[in-house]
Formats: sequence, C-alpha cells, structure tokens
Amino acid sequence: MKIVDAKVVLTSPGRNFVTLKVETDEGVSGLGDATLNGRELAVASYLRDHVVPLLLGTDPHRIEDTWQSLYRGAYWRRGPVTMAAIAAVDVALWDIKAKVAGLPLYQLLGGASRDRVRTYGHASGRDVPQLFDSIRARLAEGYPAIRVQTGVPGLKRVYGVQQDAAPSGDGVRPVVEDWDTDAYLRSLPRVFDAVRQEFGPDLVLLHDAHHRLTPIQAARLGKDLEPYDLFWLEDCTPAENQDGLRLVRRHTTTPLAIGEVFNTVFDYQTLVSEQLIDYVRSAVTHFGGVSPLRKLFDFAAQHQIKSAIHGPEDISPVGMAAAIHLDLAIHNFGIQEYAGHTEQTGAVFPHAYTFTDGYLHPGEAAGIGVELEEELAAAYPYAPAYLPINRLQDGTVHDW
Ligand code: GCO
Ligand code: MG
Repeated sequence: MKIVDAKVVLTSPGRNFVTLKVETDEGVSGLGDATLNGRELAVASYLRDHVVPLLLGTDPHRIEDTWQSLYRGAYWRRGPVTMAAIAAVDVALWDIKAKVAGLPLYQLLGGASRDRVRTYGHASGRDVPQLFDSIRARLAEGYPAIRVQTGVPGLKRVYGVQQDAAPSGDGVRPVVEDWDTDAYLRSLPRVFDAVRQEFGPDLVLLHDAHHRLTPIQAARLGKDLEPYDLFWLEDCTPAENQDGLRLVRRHTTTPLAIGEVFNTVFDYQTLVSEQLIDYVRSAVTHFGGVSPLRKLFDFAAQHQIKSAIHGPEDISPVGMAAAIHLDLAIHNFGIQEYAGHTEQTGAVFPHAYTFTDGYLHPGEAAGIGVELEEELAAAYPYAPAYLPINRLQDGTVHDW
C-alpha cells in the first residue's frame, strides 16, 4: 500500500480547523487534526511544504517509522507547530490502518477498557447568579462533572468566562483582557463556597487557573480550595517550570492537572516521575498523535497518574474522535474534557462518536469514524482570529 496524495484542508465552520487528508493507492483515506488555535497557517504550511512531499510513495502502515522519521529527520525537534503537524499524520495513518483492518481504532489499541467515557463540561458566569444558570444548563445536558470559571470583581474581561471564550479580536489584533491575581485569589474560594452551598457536596467540580499563578500563589489557592473538594485545579502555574510544582504539591492536597500546552513527554519528566500532578492534559492534536500520547499515558500509569485529554472547541471532531478511542482503550483513563462543537462543525465533520448522558463513545465505524465533507468545508473559508492577550492593571503583559 502506498500514500498517493495528502492535502491540507482549512475550514472555519464557527472557528478555524486544519485537517490533513491522506489518500492511498487502494482508495482508503485517513484524516488527522492539526489545528493550532491562533497559529493555524503555520501548521498548514509545515504540512504542505515540508511533510506532504515526504509522505508521497511511503507505506501508510509504517506508522511508528513515519513518526520517527518526521520527528528525528527534521533535526529541529518538538514545539507546537511541529508536533501538531506530526500528530495529523499519525492520526491519519492510524485511521487508514484501522479502516483496512475493518475495526474501530480502539480495537487496535487493545480494545475497550470501559463501556463509556466520562466527560466534563464548561460552566461560567461573570457573577454567581450567571454561573449558577450556566451550571444548571450543563447539568440539564447530562454532564457528570463541571469546570467552573467566573469573572473577578473589578476586572472587565476574564478568559474562559462566557462570551470571552471564543477566539476574538478584529481578525488582526487580539482582544486585550485584564488581570489582578490578588482579587482572583480572594474571590475564587467564595465562588466555590457559593457553588457547594447551592449544588451540594456530590457535584464533581473542576477549575482552570490558566497558568496565571506563581508556585506560592498556586499553593495558597490549592489550600484555600480544599474545603470545596475539587476534582482538580488545572494549569495552576506556567508548568514549563516543572520544579515549581514541588512547592505547590507540598502545600495542598487539591489534585492538579497540567499539560494542554505541552507537546512531548520531556515536558512531563519531573512532573510525572516525582508524581507532582494527578492528571496529564495533552491533546492527541498537540502531542504528536495517538502513538506518543499512548506512551505518555503508559509512563503516567507507573506513577498512578491518569489521563484527562484536552477537549476544547478548538480540537476538531477529528482530534476529538482520536481522543475518545484512546480514552476507551487505556487503563489509566481519568476524564475527558468535552466542549462540543457548533452544528455547522458537525455537518463538515460527520462522526460516529456519540455524547449521551454526559458520556462519550467512539462508535463502531472502522477507523476513527470521522468524515470530511470537503465541499461544505470550502464554504467556510479560513478567517484570521487570535486568542486574547492579558495585561495587569499597570499594563504589564500577564499569562491569560
Ligand atoms: C481548556 C483550555 C482551553 C484553551 C484553548 C486555547 O482547558 O479547555 O484552557 O480553553 O485555552 O484551547 O486554544
Ligand atoms: Mg485548560
């Protein structure tokens, strides 16, 4: 079997997605997601200009060999652009292999380790009443676990809070949000107190601090949130400073989740081997694909750390499907983030996976179980969009 064509499709049915479609001489094709929110064209070029020419004529069944040759052969290793591009190839080749086998991908990964995949959804509000409405809406949709984000008194725009969550800006300049860590540290425990009083002790609650804190601030927040029994506190610090997590860990028993911006296992070495976190958050799409993410989960399993694959709206249904197959197959599954997609996105990417009563299942279609409606995709051209930037009240740039 040979790869005879590979094309990069950009489409924007509500937000931008980059998809790789690999075609073989036997008529079987495979899809991979290469979406890197706010930097989509860089990955598209990496694939079109530097990867596709290397794929033509090669055997699509040699997934590991292709992965290693793209990773090592480039010499310039790692980084989100490189690893998103390699991820798209890896997933497209797994899709082809599973289609040829006539099996859903999870069967090739060892078969199902569970019947269905538990998810968490997003609730947010500028204030507590708006947050409660949002939590009720997620509960009505069946979500068994809910991530809670709120506005901070005195701040105009906080990332992840309702309308502010989509890529924003005028297409040329990112929107500027504002931040005050002290105000946040004071208000968040009060918000969780109100949520627990309203919704009781059993609701599974999560929170994403989005890399905004220093280790000592994160330690304090983790401690202050302990009475509210969070499932996790996510990205409490910019964790490329892996050593900083030792300090956080010494001070709090609030479980920690990290890794959506990581792209190789090396980013996790200290965090996993010293068991400084409880959940690894990388997405198939940003971590080089199913092959390396599976290896990360096996490494994490040795330290009783579980999976929690990143699943915001900017992971396409192709990347989401690949994630759900892995979720079903691995033993150390923790939870899957699932923000869902617009109806238009569902129409561009018809898929076999289902979301029922808060649980996902990859479906039984051969491969990853996602199609790409190319004509419809072309009706939604790429639209430049940036993620926001964040500034403190004196104008200093801060992590958002
Ligand atoms: C999450 C994330 C997202 C990211 C987004 C960036 O936990 O879902 O933090 O909201 O910010 O994916 O593109
Ligand atoms: Mg996050």
